[in-house]
Amino acid sequence: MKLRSHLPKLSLIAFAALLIPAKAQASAGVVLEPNDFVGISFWLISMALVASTAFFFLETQRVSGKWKTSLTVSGLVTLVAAVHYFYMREVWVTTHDTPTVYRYIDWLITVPLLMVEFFLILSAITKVPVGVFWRLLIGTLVMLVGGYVGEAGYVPALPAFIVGMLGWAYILFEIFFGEASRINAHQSPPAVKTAFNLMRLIVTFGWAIYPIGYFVGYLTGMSHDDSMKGLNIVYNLADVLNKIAFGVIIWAAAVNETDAHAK
Ligand SMILES: *C/C=C(C)/C=C/C=C(C)/C=C/C1=C(C)CCCC1(C)C
Repeated sequence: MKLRSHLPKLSLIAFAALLIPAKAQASAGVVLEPNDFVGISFWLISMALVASTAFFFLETQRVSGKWKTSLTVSGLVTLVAAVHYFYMREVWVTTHDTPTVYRYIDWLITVPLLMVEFFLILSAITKVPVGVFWRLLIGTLVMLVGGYVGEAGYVPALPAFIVGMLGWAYILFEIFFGEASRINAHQSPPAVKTAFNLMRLIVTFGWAIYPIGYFVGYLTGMSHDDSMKGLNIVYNLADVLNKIAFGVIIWAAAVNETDAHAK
């Protein structure tokens, strides 16, 4: 397709746009302190996200047609996250407060995209009923809306947490025991099976970090300042696993499958 051949150019334009908030910050005189490790982790990960975005977009050129969408979506996840990291790091460096709203806006876009990847990698090899897509999406929204109304204080923290946990449990059920998992077990070639299995481990263990963070931050009575430092570093590291490594796993399956059919 035409659009695909323009992707590298489009990604360059996107990066140019990314640099604007970074420049605004420098001119406002806000400087990253060498002992601000939370701030440093925001910087490191925003750069890793930018580099991953370039990588995923450029690698769409290398894989066969039906895998291009999966890689494009991986690149969109890291692109959207990179932009949010620029803003979150500015909030942190200037106020040392936790950028909850930006995190949730980021999650609201990136988590459904990550979920859709399960649907996309199966769709690259077989026909998948669209119900799989909708169930994964609905589980995601219940989880995130539950978490947000709790963190923002619209609903008491505990009931909101329980609703969020139910959304996550529903997602886990679909990918371990539901239709998606059955399609994977019966129809996927080895490279896709490996990717699917690793991806659902990430959704189990990598994703568990966020509700644990919520629990420690809101349900243990720990002081706000203490819990927020730890919480932000933990969330930042979690994003490396859940966004970048997740994309790399899909990339590996795409390259393997492309090479297998080229022979
Ligand atoms: C890239 C960002 C990702 C993968 C974010 C994932 C976020 C979650 C899995 C959040 C889960 C939560 C619950 C399971 C219960 C309610 C509180 C949340 C929203 C933190």
